[in-house]
Amino acid sequence: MLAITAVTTFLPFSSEKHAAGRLTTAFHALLAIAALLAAGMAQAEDGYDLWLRYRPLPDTQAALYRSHATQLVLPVATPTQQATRDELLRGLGGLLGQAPSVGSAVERDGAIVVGTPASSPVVARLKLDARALGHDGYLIRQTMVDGRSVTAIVGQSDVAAMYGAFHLLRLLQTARPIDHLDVREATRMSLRVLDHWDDLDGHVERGYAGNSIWDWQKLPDWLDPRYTDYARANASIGINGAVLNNVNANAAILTPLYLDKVQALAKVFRPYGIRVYLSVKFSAPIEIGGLKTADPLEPAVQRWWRAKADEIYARIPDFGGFLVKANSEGQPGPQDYGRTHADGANMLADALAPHGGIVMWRAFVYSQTNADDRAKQAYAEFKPLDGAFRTNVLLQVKNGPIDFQPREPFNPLFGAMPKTPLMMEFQVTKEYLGFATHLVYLGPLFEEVLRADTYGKGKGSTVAKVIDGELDGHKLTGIAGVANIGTDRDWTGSDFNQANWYAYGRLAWNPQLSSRDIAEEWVRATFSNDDGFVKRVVDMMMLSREAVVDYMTPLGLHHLMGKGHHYGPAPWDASGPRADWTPVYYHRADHEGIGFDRSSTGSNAVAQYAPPVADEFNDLKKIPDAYLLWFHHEPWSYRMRSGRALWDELVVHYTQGVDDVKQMRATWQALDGQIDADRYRKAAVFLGIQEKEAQWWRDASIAYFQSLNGLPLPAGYAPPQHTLSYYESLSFPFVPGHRP
Ligand code: BDP
Repeated sequence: MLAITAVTTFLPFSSEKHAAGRLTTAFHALLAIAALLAAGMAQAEDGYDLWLRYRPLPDTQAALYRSHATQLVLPVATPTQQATRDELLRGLGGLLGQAPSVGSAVERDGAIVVGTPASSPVVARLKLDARALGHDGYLIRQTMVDGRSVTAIVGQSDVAAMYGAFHLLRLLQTARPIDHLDVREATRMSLRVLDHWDDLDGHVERGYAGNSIWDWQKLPDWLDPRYTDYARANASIGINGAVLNNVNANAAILTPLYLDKVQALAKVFRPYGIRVYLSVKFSAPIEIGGLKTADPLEPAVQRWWRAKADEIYARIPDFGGFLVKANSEGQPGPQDYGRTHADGANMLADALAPHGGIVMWRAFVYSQTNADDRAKQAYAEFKPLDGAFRTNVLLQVKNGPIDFQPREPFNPLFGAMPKTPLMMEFQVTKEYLGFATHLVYLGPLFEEVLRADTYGKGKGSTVAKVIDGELDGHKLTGIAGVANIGTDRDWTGSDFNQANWYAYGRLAWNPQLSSRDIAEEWVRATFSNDDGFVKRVVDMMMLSREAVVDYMTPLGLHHLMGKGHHYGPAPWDASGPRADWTPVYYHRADHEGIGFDRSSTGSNAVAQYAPPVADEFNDLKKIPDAYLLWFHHEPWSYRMRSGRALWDELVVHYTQGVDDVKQMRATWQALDGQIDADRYRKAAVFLGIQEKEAQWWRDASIAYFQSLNGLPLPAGYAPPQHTLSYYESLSFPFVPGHRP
């Protein structure tokens, strides 16, 4: 209908004779059909456009906005300014059905004025002070220029102005009022980074959306348009860095052959404010430098890294720096030479410092030769090094003390190293949460961690305040998300996984945001502004995180996934090569009870937290149910707050998880017809897979634990669909994201 209206409006009015009139009518009809087809094709949704779809808004809404988007007044001298103009034209053109004209002077009411005081004389005259908002911050305000009303988007840098432009587009996409805007946005987080675990052969470690989007073979010549769209998507949510390669790094990335390719990508990303970083292998001086050692205190090694840094910066002047996984899971590191993590990090930091680069040194370490609780090892290793790092080093700490589980308590390093900038590491790819097909919105997980109170400096010392520098006065601050992006047409393996990329970016910009608000924004931009639709989908997303916790690892259980690939349940697995990779290490269940005793009577991991937190986790009367089996080993008959025995409570949670997925599925089914058929159908089918796998998780877990405790299921709860030996017999040698 819309398409026909559009076509007839564009057709010239015909007052020819009858025959000609008939011809014209036929011509009209043909054109209308063509337009319908074209519109149909344009409307086909395959997820590629992410949350930047810019589909036409309903006429009434568009009409309201058009009067505030009559003209674009902005400088177009730099690539960032040009990209800002292009995005606004694309966005406004798509949403409003007409793109504004572009000029350098305000000619009519309703102009959008964008720029910095230095780049735009119009902005300079406005005297709107954005300096307090920092390099990336911006303001958006309705004001007057020469007697004309304008919307001004002002920042101190081109990139800030671009962020402001994306903000305005977001308001339009989410159907927000824009007639009395007074927005002031700033971020305390200086590094908002995506970590790609991409290998040079195109494989993505823990990637469930196809191969690496970096086509190393065709780089540096062929610049896939996807690179630009990737940069646009990131800029739209404020992500300003990309680590291109896997933390399990290949030293070849530092050779001239690959640096040429990295340079080409950096050039594509630069206009969008995105810096590139590389994961480096600590033994690179040996592997590609011909040295006999990588000892960080060895002058030849130091010289090699300095020269390497110089070489990189000669190609990429705004190169961000290095990410390092050292002495972790078999990776080389300074400890190979009897040196500390600080020795290693500082050596690299010194090489980068002259160029303004930084080191993100990972705290994800644990050792198979260390008999102590794996959850304690990173703290034990790094806490004593607080204050020993150069000022351009950040310690990148995973959100929890084990490894990206559906739920973990916050990592005890947060709040415990005040002299060191700690960088959050979240996992956006769902390695332990059902891979691509499970609908799990991670916003609530991120929010739960960011809001956790470390008590590092007394009450209110939230993880968010630790990482954004507020608590300890750090200027260098950062957050990293392990990307879920691949070559799949929808980028992330499912449309709903895009929400996790989005939520990560929005929280990286402002860790205080609410995950529900973010979900709402995303649903509006991605699917529909229909309030009923939005509410139901947001409710479903908000339920999804607790659902996965329940059907996989309720009440503080963790790491019970199939070994190596982490697909599906395998709580029975006790096989090699190392104990702390086996589920039995983590649940410690036997005939009598279940749970990992990390209380003061057990491994005493609780002591790594500040006293009020330690006390809460240690005390059975205070510990939230959600963390019970993370910190305590209790008998199956242990009486829960609900009045149920622990065993019964576990079964209730497992079952609840499956029921939640059923409910999510029913919610989605009721929305059939409200969005395009393709995206609807894919999510519907994936929810079916999720339901099957949730059932599998529940049943396999119950069958196994029941084989230990011999207890009956609570009344009314269905027994597992198969025998334990059936579940144990399942094998998955070719799971994606994993190299067997
Ligand atoms: C684990 C992954 C593994 C990563 C490792 C890491 O299973 O693939 O290499 O973390 O973060 O979650 O280094």
